[in-house]
Amino acid sequence: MKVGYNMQKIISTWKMSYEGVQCAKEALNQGKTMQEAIKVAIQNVESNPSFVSVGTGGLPNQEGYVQLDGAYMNGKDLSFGGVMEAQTIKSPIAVSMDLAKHTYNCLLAGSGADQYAIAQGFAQAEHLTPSSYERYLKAKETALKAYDGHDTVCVIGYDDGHVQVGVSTSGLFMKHPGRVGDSPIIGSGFYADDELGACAATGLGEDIMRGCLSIKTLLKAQQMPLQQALEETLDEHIKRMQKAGRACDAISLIAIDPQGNLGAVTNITQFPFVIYEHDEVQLYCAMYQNGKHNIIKCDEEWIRTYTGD
Ligand code: SD4
Repeated sequence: MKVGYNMQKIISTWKMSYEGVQCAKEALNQGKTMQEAIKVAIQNVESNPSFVSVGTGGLPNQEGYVQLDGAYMNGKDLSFGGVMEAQTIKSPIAVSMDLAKHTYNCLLAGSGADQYAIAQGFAQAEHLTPSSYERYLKAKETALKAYDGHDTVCVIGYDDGHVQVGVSTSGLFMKHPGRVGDSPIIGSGFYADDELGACAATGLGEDIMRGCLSIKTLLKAQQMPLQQALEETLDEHIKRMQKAGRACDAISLIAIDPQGNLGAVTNITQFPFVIYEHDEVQLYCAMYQNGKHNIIKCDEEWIRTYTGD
């Protein structure tokens, strides 16, 4: 059964979400809701240990264990839920969606998040795999740049004027225990409101939070086309950071407006993202070179040679 052909769209961060979005497409075609489709897409990444920055096999902190952040927001009723620095929750997105059902206690941190998930019967998991522990030991030995290699899976769904967003990440590699990034912080790592659209961020969380970039993008998009709003928000943030004497680290954003227009922007050389629309899943790449933004459709040659997340 085909549901909502042409009216349903998804945009998600990084090449690692490509397979998950294909699973989401199948879920939609089987009549599942957009919220379920977002969960399917994110869980595909959370449960695959070869994606080293999300869920099981995620990046360990300074003390050698994995702490996960996740969040969900629904643009229809402005419900949101999130977990920060959870250690034993198998699927942060599943628990975040459950927390979004509440009026209070929507955002839970650390052991409180883990305890909630256990009490509600959510699956538990050990996220530190032999290879993520090996990566940790190597980083300690070689004093590898501690914050390299982090990425968040962000998935925004559009369903006939209704927007919602989910995010999940292990955050920064070798972060301080308890460090929380932008991902579960409403308005910074994610935001969804049917009247504004939805936006999500990936990159160095502290620099994303300094600009509250998800909500800022959506407010700007009220005055101009979405893609222009994404580019202006990021460019202005980079300039503001420079003025404040700060180098702006990696930041990438994806968004959908209330009309279903899609957009993405980055300040790194290549930021792959995935779009599902017109019943097709396609990989694109946002680029930033010499202060100019560009988006290309990725061909097979590009996919074969790209080595990042
Ligand atoms: C964080 N924003 O914890 C996340 C990590 C990330 O691309 O998305 N990196 O700061």
